Amino acid sequence: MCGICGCGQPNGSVKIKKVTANMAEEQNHHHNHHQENGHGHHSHEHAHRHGKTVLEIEQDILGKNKLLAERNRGYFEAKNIFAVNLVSSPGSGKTALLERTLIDLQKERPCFVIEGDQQTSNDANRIAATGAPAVQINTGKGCHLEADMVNDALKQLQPSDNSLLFIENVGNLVCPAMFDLGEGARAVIISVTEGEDKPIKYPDMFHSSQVCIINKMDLLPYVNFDVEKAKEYARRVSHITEFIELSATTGEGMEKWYDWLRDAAEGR
Ligand SMILES: Nc1nc2c(ncn2[C@@H]2O[C@H](COP(=O)(O)OP(=O)(O)OP(=O)(O)O)[C@@H](O)[C@H]2O)c(=O)[nH]1
Ligand SMILES: [Mg+2]
Repeated sequence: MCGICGCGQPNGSVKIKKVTANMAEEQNHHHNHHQENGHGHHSHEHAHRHGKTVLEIEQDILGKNKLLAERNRGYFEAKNIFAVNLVSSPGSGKTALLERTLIDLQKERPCFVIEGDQQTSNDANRIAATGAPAVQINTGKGCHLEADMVNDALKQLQPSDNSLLFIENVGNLVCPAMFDLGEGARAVIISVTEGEDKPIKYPDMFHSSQVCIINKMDLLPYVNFDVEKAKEYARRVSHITEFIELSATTGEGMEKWYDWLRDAAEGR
C-alpha cells in the first residue's frame, strides 16, 4: 500500500468543499500560494508507536474502507444512482472527459460530480462551469479517495434519485486501485501519450476496472502508441472487455462512452 507517501494516516488534513460556478470565477482571479504542510508521521513510525505492523494497519484501513464503501453502495442502490469512479495517472484527461460528458448528458439525466485532488479546486471549478453540481475533496497528503471522504462529500452534494454520479479520483495509477468507494463501475483512462505498457506496469488498477478508455486519440499520429498492444496488455492483467477509444478534445468516439454509460446505468 502507500504507507511511504503518508496516506495511511488519519484523514485530519482532508478538506471537502462545495464549488459553484460563481466561486469558480472568483477563484480564477485568486492565486493560492499556500501549500499545505502536513505534520504526519510516516505510517511505519506510526506502526511502531502503536505496536502494530504496517501490514496490520493496512488491513485495518482497507477493512474499514470496505465497510464504508458498502454503505455508499447501499445509498446508491436505494436512490438508483449510478456511480462511476474515474481513475488514471495525472493528466490523462479525466476532467476533460467529464466536462464534455456533462455538457452532452446533463440534458438526459441529472449528473453530479465529486472531484478528488491533493490540492486546489481547479477541477471542481471546471466542472461547475458546465452547470453540474460539484464537490471538491482535497486529500492533502493522501494520494487516493477513500469511502468515508465520498460519504462526507455526498452529504454536501445531495445527488438526486436516478442520477449519474461521477467521482474523479486523485491522478494516480497505484493507490486508488485498493480503495473501493462503493461505485457501480470503475473506469480506467489511459492516454496515447503515456505509452502502451501502463496496464502491465500498474496491473491492479486495470484488474479492478470494468471499462478502459483510451483518450487523446487525436494525438495518435504524433506519438508512438500501439493501441492494439495496449489492449492486449490490459486483457492480460484484467477482465476488461470494453475498450473505448476517444478524444475528449475533439469529441471523436464519445458516443460509444455515452452508450456504455447508459447501458451500465440501466444495469445491462
Ligand atoms: N490533445 C488532447 N488533449 C487532451 C485530451 N484530453 C485531455 N487533454 C489535455 O490534457 C491535459 C490534462 O487534462 P485533464 O483533463 O486536466 O487531466 P486529468 O486526468 O483530469 O488530470 P489530473 O486531474 O491532474 O489527474 C489538459 O491540457 C487537457 O486539455 C484529448 O483527448 N486530446
Ligand atoms: Mg482532473
